[in-house]
Amino acid sequence: MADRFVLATHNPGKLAEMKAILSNLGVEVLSPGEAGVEVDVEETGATFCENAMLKAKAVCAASGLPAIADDSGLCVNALNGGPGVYSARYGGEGLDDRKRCLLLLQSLRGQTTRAAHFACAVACAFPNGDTLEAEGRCDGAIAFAPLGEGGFGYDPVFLIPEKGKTFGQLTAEEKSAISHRGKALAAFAEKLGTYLKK
Ligand code: ITT
Repeated sequence: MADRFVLATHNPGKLAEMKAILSNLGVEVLSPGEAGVEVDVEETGATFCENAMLKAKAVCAASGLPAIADDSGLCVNALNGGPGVYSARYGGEGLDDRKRCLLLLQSLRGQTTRAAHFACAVACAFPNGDTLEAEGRCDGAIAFAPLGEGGFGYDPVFLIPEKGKTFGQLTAEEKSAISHRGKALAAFAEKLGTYLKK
Protein backbone atom coordinates (compact mmCIF):
# COMPACT_ATOMS: atom_id res chain seq x y z
CA MET A 1 0.00 0.00 0.00
CA ALA A 2 1.80 3.06 -1.26
CA ASP A 3 -0.10 5.89 0.38
CA ARG A 4 0.97 7.49 3.62
CA PHE A 5 -1.53 8.26 6.35
CA VAL A 6 -1.45 10.68 9.28
CA LEU A 7 -2.63 9.28 12.60
CA ALA A 8 -5.07 11.77 14.10
CA THR A 9 -4.38 11.26 17.80
CA HIS A 10 -2.67 13.11 20.65
CA ASN A 11 -2.71 10.07 22.92
CA PRO A 12 0.83 8.57 22.99
CA GLY A 13 -0.48 5.15 24.11
CA LYS A 14 -2.91 4.96 21.21
CA LEU A 15 -0.34 6.33 18.78
CA ALA A 16 2.17 3.60 19.65
CA GLU A 17 -0.45 0.85 19.30
CA MET A 18 -1.87 2.24 16.05
CA LYS A 19 1.62 2.63 14.52
CA ALA A 20 2.63 -0.90 15.45
CA ILE A 21 -0.60 -2.55 14.26
CA LEU A 22 -0.89 -0.59 11.01
CA SER A 23 2.80 -1.05 10.15
CA ASN A 24 2.33 -4.81 10.59
CA LEU A 25 -0.64 -4.60 8.24
CA GLY A 26 1.48 -2.82 5.63
CA VAL A 27 0.04 0.67 6.06
CA GLU A 28 2.63 3.48 6.26
CA VAL A 29 1.75 6.02 8.95
CA LEU A 30 3.03 9.34 10.29
CA SER A 31 2.40 10.84 13.70
CA PRO A 32 0.82 14.34 13.71
CA GLY A 33 4.27 15.70 14.65
CA GLU A 34 5.94 13.94 11.73
CA ALA A 35 3.27 15.34 9.40
CA GLY A 36 3.68 18.84 10.88
CA VAL A 37 0.05 19.19 11.99
CA GLU A 38 -1.32 20.23 15.37
CA VAL A 39 -5.11 20.12 15.44
CA ASP A 40 -7.32 20.11 18.52
CA VAL A 41 -10.73 18.70 17.64
CA GLU A 42 -13.76 19.13 19.89
CA GLU A 43 -15.33 15.70 20.31
CA THR A 44 -18.97 16.72 20.02
CA GLY A 45 -20.26 13.45 18.54
CA ALA A 46 -22.67 11.17 20.40
CA THR A 47 -20.95 7.98 19.22
CA PHE A 48 -17.41 6.64 18.85
CA CYS A 49 -17.88 6.59 15.06
CA GLU A 50 -18.99 10.23 14.91
CA ASN A 51 -16.04 11.39 17.02
CA ALA A 52 -13.52 9.32 15.06
CA MET A 53 -14.81 10.84 11.80
CA LEU A 54 -14.62 14.40 13.20
CA LYS A 55 -10.96 13.86 14.11
CA ALA A 56 -10.04 12.15 10.82
CA LYS A 57 -11.66 14.88 8.70
CA ALA A 58 -10.04 17.72 10.68
CA VAL A 59 -6.53 16.25 10.42
CA CYS A 60 -7.02 15.39 6.74
CA ALA A 61 -8.07 19.00 6.05
CA ALA A 62 -5.09 20.39 7.99
CA SER A 63 -2.46 18.09 6.50
CA GLY A 64 -3.75 17.49 2.99
CA LEU A 65 -3.01 13.79 3.57
CA PRO A 66 -5.40 10.93 4.27
CA ALA A 67 -5.89 10.71 8.04
CA ILE A 68 -6.83 7.85 10.34
CA ALA A 69 -8.46 8.50 13.74
CA ASP A 70 -9.46 6.26 16.62
CA ASP A 71 -12.20 7.06 19.08
CA SER A 72 -12.50 4.57 21.85
CA GLY A 73 -13.62 4.05 25.40
CA LEU A 74 -14.57 1.76 28.23
CA CYS A 75 -18.24 0.81 28.61
CA VAL A 76 -19.13 -0.57 32.04
CA ASN A 77 -22.43 -2.44 32.43
CA ALA A 78 -22.97 -1.36 36.04
CA LEU A 79 -22.50 2.27 34.93
CA ASN A 80 -25.10 1.94 32.14
CA GLY A 81 -22.37 1.81 29.50
CA GLY A 82 -20.37 4.69 30.98
CA PRO A 83 -17.91 6.31 30.85
CA GLY A 84 -18.17 5.34 27.13
CA VAL A 85 -17.46 8.28 24.85
CA TYR A 86 -16.51 10.28 27.97
CA SER A 87 -13.74 7.83 29.02
CA ALA A 88 -10.90 10.32 28.45
CA ARG A 89 -12.75 12.95 30.53
CA TYR A 90 -14.09 10.65 33.29
CA GLY A 91 -13.82 12.46 36.64
CA GLY A 92 -13.16 15.81 34.93
CA GLU A 93 -10.02 17.63 33.86
CA GLY A 94 -6.94 17.26 36.00
CA LEU A 95 -7.14 13.51 36.59
CA ASP A 96 -4.40 11.32 35.14
CA ASP A 97 -4.85 7.72 33.94
CA ARG A 98 -4.03 6.28 37.38
CA LYS A 99 -6.56 8.50 39.16
CA ARG A 100 -9.26 7.69 36.58
CA CYS A 101 -8.66 3.98 37.21
CA LEU A 102 -8.95 4.51 40.97
CA LEU A 103 -12.12 6.56 40.54
CA LEU A 104 -13.63 3.78 38.44
CA LEU A 105 -12.77 1.17 41.09
CA GLN A 106 -14.27 3.41 43.77
CA SER A 107 -17.49 3.90 41.82
CA LEU A 108 -17.83 0.10 41.52
CA ARG A 109 -17.06 -0.62 45.18
CA GLY A 110 -19.37 -3.38 46.45
CA GLN A 111 -20.62 -3.96 42.91
CA THR A 112 -20.52 -7.62 41.91
CA THR A 113 -21.55 -6.98 38.29
CA ARG A 114 -18.12 -6.25 36.80
CA ALA A 115 -18.81 -6.87 33.08
CA ALA A 116 -17.42 -4.25 30.70
CA HIS A 117 -16.13 -3.86 27.19
CA PHE A 118 -13.75 -1.61 25.33
CA ALA A 119 -15.08 -0.18 22.07
CA CYS A 120 -13.07 1.36 19.25
CA ALA A 121 -14.15 3.13 16.08
CA VAL A 122 -11.57 3.83 13.38
CA ALA A 123 -12.32 6.43 10.74
CA CYS A 124 -10.29 7.43 7.72
CA ALA A 125 -10.79 10.59 5.66
CA PHE A 126 -9.22 11.12 2.24
CA PRO A 127 -8.52 14.54 0.66
CA ASN A 128 -11.04 13.74 -2.13
CA GLY A 129 -13.84 13.46 0.46
CA ASP A 130 -13.99 9.66 0.58
CA THR A 131 -14.24 8.04 4.02
CA LEU A 132 -13.88 4.57 5.52
CA GLU A 133 -14.99 3.29 8.94
CA ALA A 134 -14.49 0.16 11.03
CA GLU A 135 -15.27 -0.91 14.59
CA GLY A 136 -13.92 -3.35 17.15
CA ARG A 137 -14.91 -4.52 20.60
CA CYS A 138 -13.24 -6.45 23.40
CA ASP A 139 -15.29 -7.96 26.24
CA GLY A 140 -13.93 -8.29 29.75
CA ALA A 141 -14.49 -7.25 33.34
CA ILE A 142 -13.37 -4.57 35.75
CA ALA A 143 -10.74 -5.92 38.16
CA PHE A 144 -10.90 -5.24 41.91
CA ALA A 145 -7.48 -3.56 41.96
CA PRO A 146 -5.06 -2.21 39.31
CA LEU A 147 -2.64 -4.84 38.01
CA GLY A 148 0.26 -4.51 35.57
CA GLU A 149 2.39 -1.70 34.23
CA GLY A 150 1.78 -2.14 30.49
CA GLY A 151 -0.42 -0.17 28.13
CA PHE A 152 -2.20 3.04 29.08
CA GLY A 153 -5.53 4.42 30.27
CA TYR A 154 -7.76 1.83 31.92
CA ASP A 155 -5.53 -1.14 30.97
CA PRO A 156 -4.55 -2.01 34.59
CA VAL A 157 -8.21 -2.42 35.62
CA PHE A 158 -9.52 -4.18 32.50
CA LEU A 159 -9.47 -7.91 33.10
CA ILE A 160 -9.60 -10.58 30.40
CA PRO A 161 -11.19 -13.45 32.35
CA GLU A 162 -9.97 -16.19 29.93
CA LYS A 163 -6.38 -15.05 30.43
CA GLY A 164 -6.70 -14.25 34.14
CA LYS A 165 -4.77 -11.06 33.37
CA THR A 166 -5.51 -7.39 32.87
CA PHE A 167 -4.57 -5.57 29.66
CA GLY A 168 -1.87 -3.96 31.80
CA GLN A 169 -0.27 -7.38 32.33
CA LEU A 170 -0.14 -8.26 28.63
CA THR A 171 2.63 -7.39 26.17
CA ALA A 172 1.70 -4.91 23.44
CA GLU A 173 1.46 -7.79 20.94
CA GLU A 174 -0.74 -9.90 23.24
CA LYS A 175 -3.05 -6.94 23.84
CA SER A 176 -3.35 -5.97 20.16
CA ALA A 177 -4.15 -9.57 19.17
CA ILE A 178 -7.43 -9.38 21.14
CA SER A 179 -8.09 -5.69 21.73
CA HIS A 180 -10.88 -3.45 20.44
CA ARG A 181 -8.21 -1.40 18.61
CA GLY A 182 -6.50 -4.44 17.10
CA LYS A 183 -9.85 -5.71 15.79
CA ALA A 184 -10.99 -2.32 14.48
CA LEU A 185 -7.68 -1.71 12.70
CA ALA A 186 -7.65 -5.20 11.16
CA ALA A 187 -11.18 -4.63 9.82
CA PHE A 188 -10.13 -1.19 8.62
CA ALA A 189 -7.01 -2.52 6.83
CA GLU A 190 -9.20 -4.99 4.96
CA LYS A 191 -11.56 -2.20 3.81
CA LEU A 192 -8.59 -0.04 2.89
CA GLY A 193 -7.13 -2.82 0.76
CA THR A 194 -10.40 -3.08 -1.16
CA TYR A 195 -10.67 0.71 -1.48
CA LEU A 196 -7.13 1.13 -2.80
CA LYS A 197 -7.65 -1.56 -5.44
CA LYS A 198 -10.58 0.33 -6.96
P1 ITT B 1 -7.29 11.39 20.88
O1 ITT B 1 -8.71 11.88 20.83
O2 ITT B 1 -6.29 12.46 20.62
O3 ITT B 1 -7.08 10.18 20.01
P2 ITT B 1 -7.98 10.62 23.59
O4 ITT B 1 -7.22 9.94 24.70
O5 ITT B 1 -8.72 11.88 23.95
O6 ITT B 1 -6.96 10.87 22.38
P3 ITT B 1 -10.49 9.29 23.13
O7 ITT B 1 -11.26 10.56 23.13
O8 ITT B 1 -10.83 8.25 22.10
O9 ITT B 1 -8.94 9.57 22.95
O10 ITT B 1 -10.57 8.67 24.57
C1 ITT B 1 -10.39 7.32 24.78
C2 ITT B 1 -10.06 7.06 26.23
O11 ITT B 1 -10.51 5.72 26.53
C3 ITT B 1 -8.56 7.06 26.46
O12 ITT B 1 -8.11 8.33 26.91
C4 ITT B 1 -8.38 5.98 27.53
O13 ITT B 1 -8.61 6.53 28.79
C5 ITT B 1 -9.52 5.02 27.20
N1 ITT B 1 -9.02 3.93 26.33
C6 ITT B 1 -9.26 3.75 25.00
N2 ITT B 1 -8.60 2.68 24.54
C7 ITT B 1 -7.93 2.18 25.58
C8 ITT B 1 -7.07 1.08 25.73
O14 ITT B 1 -6.72 0.32 24.71
N3 ITT B 1 -6.57 0.86 26.95
C9 ITT B 1 -6.89 1.63 27.99
N4 ITT B 1 -7.67 2.68 27.94
C10 ITT B 1 -8.20 2.97 26.74
